[in-house]
Amino acid sequence: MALTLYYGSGSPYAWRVQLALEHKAIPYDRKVLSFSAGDTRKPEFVALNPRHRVPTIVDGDFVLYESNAIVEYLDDAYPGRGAPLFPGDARQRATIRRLVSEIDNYFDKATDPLADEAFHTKPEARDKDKLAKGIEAVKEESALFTRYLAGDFLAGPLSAADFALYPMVAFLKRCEIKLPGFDSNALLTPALLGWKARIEALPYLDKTIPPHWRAA
Ligand SMILES: N[C@@H](CCC(=O)N[C@@H](CS)C(=O)NCC(=O)O)C(=O)O
Repeated sequence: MALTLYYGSGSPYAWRVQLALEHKAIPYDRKVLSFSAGDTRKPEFVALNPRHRVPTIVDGDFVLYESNAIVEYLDDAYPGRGAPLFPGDARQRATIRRLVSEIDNYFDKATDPLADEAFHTKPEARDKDKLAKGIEAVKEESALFTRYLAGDFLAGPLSAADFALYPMVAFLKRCEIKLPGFDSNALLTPALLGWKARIEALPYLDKTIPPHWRAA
């Protein structure tokens, strides 16, 4: 039986897991939960994940949530499938884990003010200073991640680190639909824009685009 991915459109954490599944060519069924309909709070889903969050996977009789745990599980449980998500020796794999941790703890936080201003604040209530600080914070992160680039990807070969960062970078572009005059590319360095283009050229990337982004 194929693995089931409980997914929410636009969730960067669910998106990284879908990218990992595609990269490893693991067959899966995607169950899309609606945040606005409260699907994550419904008893049948809370029974799987008491923290009521996507991503959550069901693989046979095994249920797992927390995106990074899932991505590591996929590499461990399906070692023969596709390319590894944590390639290389112990040091390289540790570097990938460090990058993922930095993405979750610093890059993600840097995008918070932009997300607040774009999606959780009415246009007339927007705070220019908050937005400017958010933009500066993302630029600083972009510069740091540019220094981390090791050739084409963050850790050399394509890895879990790239799949953790890409949805957050893609989200910046998404902010453009809400923030007039906002140019997301201006927050990224040319090298990081090149990295983004390489991720977007992956043959499976298109099918992972959040469904509601396509509709807009
Ligand atoms: N640390 C979690 C974060 C997951 C998360 O926050 N998911 C959000 C969507 S981005 C969610 O499912 N929220 C629904 C809810 O809280 O009910 C992970 O890495 O999987």
